[in-house]
Amino acid sequence: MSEQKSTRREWGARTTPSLQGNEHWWPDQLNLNVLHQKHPDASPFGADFSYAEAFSKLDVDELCADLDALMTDSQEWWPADWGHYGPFFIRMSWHAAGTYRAVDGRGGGGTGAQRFAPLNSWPDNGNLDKARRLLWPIKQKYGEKISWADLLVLAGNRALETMGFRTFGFGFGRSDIWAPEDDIYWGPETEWLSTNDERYTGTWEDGSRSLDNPLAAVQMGLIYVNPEGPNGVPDAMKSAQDVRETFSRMGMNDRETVALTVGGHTFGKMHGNGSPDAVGDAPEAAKIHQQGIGWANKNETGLGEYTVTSGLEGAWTPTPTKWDNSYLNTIFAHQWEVKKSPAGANQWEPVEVKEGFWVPDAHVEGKKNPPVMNTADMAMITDPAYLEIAKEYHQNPDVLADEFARAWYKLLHRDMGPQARYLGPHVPNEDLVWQDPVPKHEGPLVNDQQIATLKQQIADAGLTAKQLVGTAWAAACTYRQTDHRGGVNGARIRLEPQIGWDVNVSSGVPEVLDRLQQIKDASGTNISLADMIVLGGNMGVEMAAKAAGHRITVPFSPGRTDASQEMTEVDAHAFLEPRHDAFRNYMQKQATSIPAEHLMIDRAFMLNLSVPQMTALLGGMRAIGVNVGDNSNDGILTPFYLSHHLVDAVANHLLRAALRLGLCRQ
Ligand code: HEB
Repeated sequence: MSEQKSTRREWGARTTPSLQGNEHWWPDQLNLNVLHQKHPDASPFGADFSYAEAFSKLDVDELCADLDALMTDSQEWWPADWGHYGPFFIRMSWHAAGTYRAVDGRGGGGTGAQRFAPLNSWPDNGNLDKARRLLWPIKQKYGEKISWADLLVLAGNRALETMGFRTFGFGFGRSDIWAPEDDIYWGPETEWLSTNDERYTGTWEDGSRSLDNPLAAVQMGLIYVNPEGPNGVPDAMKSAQDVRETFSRMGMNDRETVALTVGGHTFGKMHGNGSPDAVGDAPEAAKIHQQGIGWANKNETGLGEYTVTSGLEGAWTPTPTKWDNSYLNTIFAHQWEVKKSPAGANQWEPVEVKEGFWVPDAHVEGKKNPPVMNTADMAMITDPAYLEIAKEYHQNPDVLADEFARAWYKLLHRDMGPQARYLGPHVPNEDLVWQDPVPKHEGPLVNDQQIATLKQQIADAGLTAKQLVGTAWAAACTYRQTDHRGGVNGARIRLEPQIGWDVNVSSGVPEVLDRLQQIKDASGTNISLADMIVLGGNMGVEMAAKAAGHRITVPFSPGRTDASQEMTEVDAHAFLEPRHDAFRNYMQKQATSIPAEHLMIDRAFMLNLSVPQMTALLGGMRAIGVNVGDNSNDGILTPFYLSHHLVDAVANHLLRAALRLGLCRQ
């Protein structure tokens, strides 16, 4: 290590972040790099690569057949438990998707981020480096036609199918990132699995224990909860609280939570047959000759029966590679007590194993083991609300199968945004409300003649540039590239909860929407309100430019539609509320302790803006006077409102961005 450091010093290059980096000297500096993370040069396929196009050449059936065959093609270097990799791949897919958090849309399986730090080396992702490596021959065969991101979640879906479970379907379309994401805040700790509760305020005792936003896991390096119980203490009631809080952070309710846990742990086993101290560094810290594979295990062969991952040891059911009701049969058939696994972890085992519930060993012929549960499993029959649901699923396996299929589908697709982004032949027809559905566009699109007339009518209505641009911005700026939610399409700005948001009310959005709606209704065209909002925004920019002596036409393309209130999950949309928006000089007092200028970068990131785009939009919006509130001039530092350059920049960026974001198409 010291040798390496001195080499770097001799060469004068800084190839790893060090104590001497800018971030050390100026920890509060604005990190604009987050806006340029996806540099086209980082992709091996180049800037013009379209995943959708490459994918269209994929033989999906052949890929699925290859994956199905891989499930039972056990490799000597990582032998499959019971000769089936299915459960292992389910865990990989669930951990890829399960980092999603509804509050900021970050995480999730949509980018293949599990290949990179920190996720590739999180303790909770232990040994999933092998699961990904098992997929390598398939990735090699299909190359750019299948992304890692799609492959990492598809593998779990195929795994379920090969073990007798009928999934709800599958949408492809996740394009890969090629470098770790720098914009995600995963928590305040500086140590893996720290049990000091740094991310919590309040106490268990008075019920005030609360997990900091935007976090969705209880400890650094976990996907959700500690399987042994909160901070390792096997208390199932407290575990239930943690499970409920963390699952709700990804938008899952009690039924979905029980369905996922019961359904997931119908398969596979936990691994902890050996000392955790004999397990080496995670992939990111491992030596270069290990080629990206970490957690070298010195317990005996370090493989198969000696695998150490979570440290808990054993399977939940006697039939771990088959879809059935055996998880609930097993958990309800026994009385459970806390024991120690061979690795020293707390886990639950039957006081007495009932006839028919012994589990055949995953590797050793003829050996039988007791079934086991972790503390979060025990939460499923300890928390009264979870227990009710678990009982219902136990009595009605068909209900479990349907709800697990739907919850699993939601888990894998939650961060993909509108269904229009899904690719491939296995997308189900049903619209699901968490997808923020919009109606299909019916009939002909408005033509140029009609657009010209509509523009004239908007002009005659006396709406100002500030009103028009402000409203278009208000509708567009809810977009977040993290999970592709929000934006103009659907015109949800006229529905609950958006219509009542402080930022919209105090900038007069409802009145402008009313006027646009009247013009639309009177026009006799079939333009949507969503299109009217964008058309109005275009006109606002054109009007402001004209007032400053420039004639421009902002391009417009129609095709958006208007969603209904029934198509809108009010709770889920609450997460999109702009509680701060530097572009309109707006911040709610209690918004957050993060400084305003950092929040500005975050909003620009969410809108997928480059640094120049952010700068142009900020200047343009200020110049048009779109600050929220009583005609405040804050931030307007020059009497020359729209310079020539600014006009071009605004015209180019503002509405282009709004158009693209609003349409939510790739
Ligand atoms: Fe799970 C496994 C925990 C949820 C699916 N898990 C597992 C384990 C643990 C856990 C500890 C072991 C690992 C090793 O290897 O060692 N989970 C858990 C928890 C939770 C969960 C705590 C929360 C409640 N899962 C879940 C879900 C799912 C799952 C949701 C899906 C859906 N897992 C799973 C599987 C497995 C596991 C499949 C197996 C794997 C193998 O076999 O490899």
